[in-house]
Amino acid sequence: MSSPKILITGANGQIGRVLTEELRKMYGQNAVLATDITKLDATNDPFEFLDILNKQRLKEIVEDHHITEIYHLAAILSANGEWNPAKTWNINLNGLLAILDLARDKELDKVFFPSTIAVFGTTTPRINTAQDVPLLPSTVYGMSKATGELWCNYYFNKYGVDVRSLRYPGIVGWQSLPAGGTTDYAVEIYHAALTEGHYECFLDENTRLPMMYMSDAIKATIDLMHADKEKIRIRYGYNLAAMSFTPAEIAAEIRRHIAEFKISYKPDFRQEIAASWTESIDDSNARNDWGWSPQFDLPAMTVDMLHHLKPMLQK
Ligand code: AKB
Repeated sequence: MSSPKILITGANGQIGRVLTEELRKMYGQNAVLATDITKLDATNDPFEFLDILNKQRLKEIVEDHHITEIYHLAAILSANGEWNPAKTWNINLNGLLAILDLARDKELDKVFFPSTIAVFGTTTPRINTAQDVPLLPSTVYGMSKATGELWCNYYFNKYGVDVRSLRYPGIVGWQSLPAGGTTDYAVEIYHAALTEGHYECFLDENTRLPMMYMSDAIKATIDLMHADKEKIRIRYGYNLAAMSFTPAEIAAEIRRHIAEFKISYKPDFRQEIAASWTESIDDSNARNDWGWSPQFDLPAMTVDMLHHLKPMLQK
């Protein structure tokens, strides 16, 4: 099979930046086209400006660059989404439909759609949450992702689009900053520990959420996209897990390296969002179907985060 020509939407986002770099390492710089609504810098080349709602431009880019696979990461996250529900629905859902239509019409080889633990809601069992559970999401972001999962399943069954999807937990990494999510605190806390020695957390100290280190999230994404088609039994978002922790637990782990680090708590509207999600995830389908297994737990992640961030933040 010839090498893929990949398009990434939302390439400047928290996951997009790291995934673009990893895929370029695998396939070569020019095999991966980064797209977003703003440009980072020249290191992001090849790059095209793309508003995901501009279907004509999307089609031109796919044709001009002979794209064979799309990683569709462009989206508005859970916290920011609540400030503008209509815009969030439009970008998250109509953006996905534009990608799925194009994948069908141009017979693209594969599409990746990131789903999320935000598809779960207060009626979902909270501990070791199984794959097929009641979904009654509380945010417009969660609604758009839960509906997006159904569209992915539909396009696979109806048109044979090879769409693959993961329900990402909160992602923690040193390479990029998240924007507008509810799990963002778990990245901010490391930056604050190294620069301020103190972090004011917008979630309550005992709010336990599923989380994952960036390198595991990238590995899961690439492993899923590389898995044999017959192994992918679930087309609407595989449950995916690595670790679960509370703000108090991550703070205690950081304190093992920075003894004077202090945390205080001032929960805001994001607390209600976090409380509507589940605490831990049963990802046995991903493990059994395509061999998923995470490498980082909270202690290992903390060592690696501090190792990378320290020289970046304490110059
Ligand atoms: C968010 O907090 O909105 C995201 C997510 C869990 O999908 N990180």
